[in-house]
Amino acid sequence: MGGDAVRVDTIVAAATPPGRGAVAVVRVSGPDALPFTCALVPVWRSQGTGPSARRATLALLRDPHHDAALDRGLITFFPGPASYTGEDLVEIGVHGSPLLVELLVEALVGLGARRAAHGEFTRRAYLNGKLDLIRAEGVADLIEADSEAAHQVAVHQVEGGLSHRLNEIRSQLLEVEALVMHHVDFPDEDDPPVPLSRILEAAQRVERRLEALLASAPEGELLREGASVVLAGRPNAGKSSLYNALLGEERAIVTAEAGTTRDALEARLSIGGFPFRLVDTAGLRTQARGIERYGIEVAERYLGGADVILLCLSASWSWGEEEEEFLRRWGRNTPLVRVRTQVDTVGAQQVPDWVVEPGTGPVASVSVRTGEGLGQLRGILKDLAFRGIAAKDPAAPVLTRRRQREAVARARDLILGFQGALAGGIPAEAAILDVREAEGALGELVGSVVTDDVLDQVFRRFCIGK
Ligand SMILES: Nc1nc2c(ncn2[C@@H]2O[C@H](COP(=O)(O)OP(=O)(O)OP(=O)(O)O)[C@@H](O)[C@H]2O)c(=O)[nH]1
Ligand SMILES: [Mg+2]
Repeated sequence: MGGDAVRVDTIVAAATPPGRGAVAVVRVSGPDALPFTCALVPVWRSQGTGPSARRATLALLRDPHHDAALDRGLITFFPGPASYTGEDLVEIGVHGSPLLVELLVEALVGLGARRAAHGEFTRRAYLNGKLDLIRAEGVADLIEADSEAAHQVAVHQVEGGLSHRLNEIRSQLLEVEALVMHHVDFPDEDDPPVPLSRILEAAQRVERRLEALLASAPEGELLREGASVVLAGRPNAGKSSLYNALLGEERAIVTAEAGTTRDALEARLSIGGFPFRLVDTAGLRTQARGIERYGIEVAERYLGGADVILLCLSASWSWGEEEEEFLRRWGRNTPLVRVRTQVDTVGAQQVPDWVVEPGTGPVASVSVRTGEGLGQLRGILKDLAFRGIAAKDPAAPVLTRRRQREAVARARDLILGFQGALAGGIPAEAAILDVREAEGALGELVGSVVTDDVLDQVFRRFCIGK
C-alpha cells in the first residue's frame, strides 16, 4: 500500500464501454475532481459556483483549451468519502459518441487529470476501505457474468456474503488461539481449565467450514470460465448438427460427407442459467491422415481439458471397438455422456445394446430433426457440471477464483497441521503458530493485509473505468 509521501492524483476514464450509444459516462475521481469539472462549465467558472452534491445537474460543457463546445452534460458530484471510490467523484453523462468521450477525457487530462489504469477506481475504493478485496473481485465477476448462476454468485459476493463467511472463520481461529492461551496459562495443573479435547473440537469445526468452502471451488471457478463440453465421435455421427441445435443457430457446417469438420469450433452458451463452452470437433477415426489427422489432434487437446464429453453415435450404428477405445482413453477421468444421435431415423422400439450396458454413465437419445431429447441432454449437462451449486441456496458463499481457493486450502492445511501437532504431543504454545498463519492467510484473502503484487493481480483484469 502507498506510504504517506504518495500524493493522490485525480484520475479520469470513460465508465461506459467504447462505441456509440444513447449515453456515455465519464468518471473523474480524486482531490481535483470538482475543480476540473467546474473548469469545463463556463457558467460555474465565471460565477465561481458548481454542482450541488449527489444531484444530477444539466450544464453546457466547453473544452477550455480549445474553447470549443463539447455537449450538454448531466453532471453528478459525489463528495468523498460517500462515493464509490471514497474520494471526490464526478460522473459526467453525455451523448454516447466515442469522439465526444475522447474529447471530454482529453479536456480533463489537459486540466491535469491522469487517465486511469485498469480497475483503478475500484482499487481506490478498496484502499479507502469502501470494499474488501473479495467484494472487489465480486465486482469484476458481476461485470463479466454471462449466465444467471454466475451473476447470482457475483451479486452475493459484492454484497459481502463470502467476506462475511471468511471473517466468521477468522474469528473462530482467534477463538482457538484464545483457548490455547487459556490452556497454557495453567502449566502445572493436571486439569487445565481448557482441556486439549476442547481445543481440538474447535479446530475441527473451523476445518469443516473451510472444507465446505473448498468444496464449492471447482464449480465456482467453472462458473466464471464456463464448463467445457466436447462433442466427439465417429465422422457423420451428427456432432456438428447437435452443436448447432444446442446453440440454437447454424454455426458449424453440416454435410452428409464424413469428415466435414476439420477444426475445433468453440462457443459460449448458457444452459439452464449455467455457463458452458461447447466445442465441436473433427470426427475421430483411426485411419485418418494429413489435414484430418491434424484435426483429430486438435480434438484430442480439447478432450484433455474437457469438463464433460459427449460421445456421439448414430442410433442406427452399433457400438464398436472405436467407442471402447475412446472410453478407455477419455472416459476414466472425465464425466461422459453417450449420446444416441439421429433417433428419428430408427423406430422408437429399436434400442441398440450399447444403450443398456450398465455402468458407463448417462445416455441421451436425441434428434435434431424433431428436437427430441435435447431438453433431457441439457439437464444431464447441467447436472454433471454444476450439480453442487445448483442444489445449494443461491446465497451460499462460493469460491470463484484460484487465489481464493489457494488461500482457503492453505488455511485448511495449516489447521490440519495444528490438529496433528496437538495430537502428536507438541506443546500447544508451539503449535499455535499454524493457527496464526491460517488466520493470516484468510486476512490476506479478504485484503486486510496485502501486498501491491496481490493488488496488481486482482485489479489487472478489470476494465478501464471500473
Ligand atoms: N435425420 C437426421 N439426420 C441427422 C441428424 N443429425 C445429423 N444428421 C445428418 O447426419 C449427417 C452428418 O451430420 P454432421 O452433423 O455433419 O455430423 P458430424 O459428426 O459433425 O460429422 P463430421 O464433421 O464429418 O465428423 C448430415 O447429413 C446431417 O444432416 C438427426 O438428428 N436426424
Ligand atoms: Mg462435424
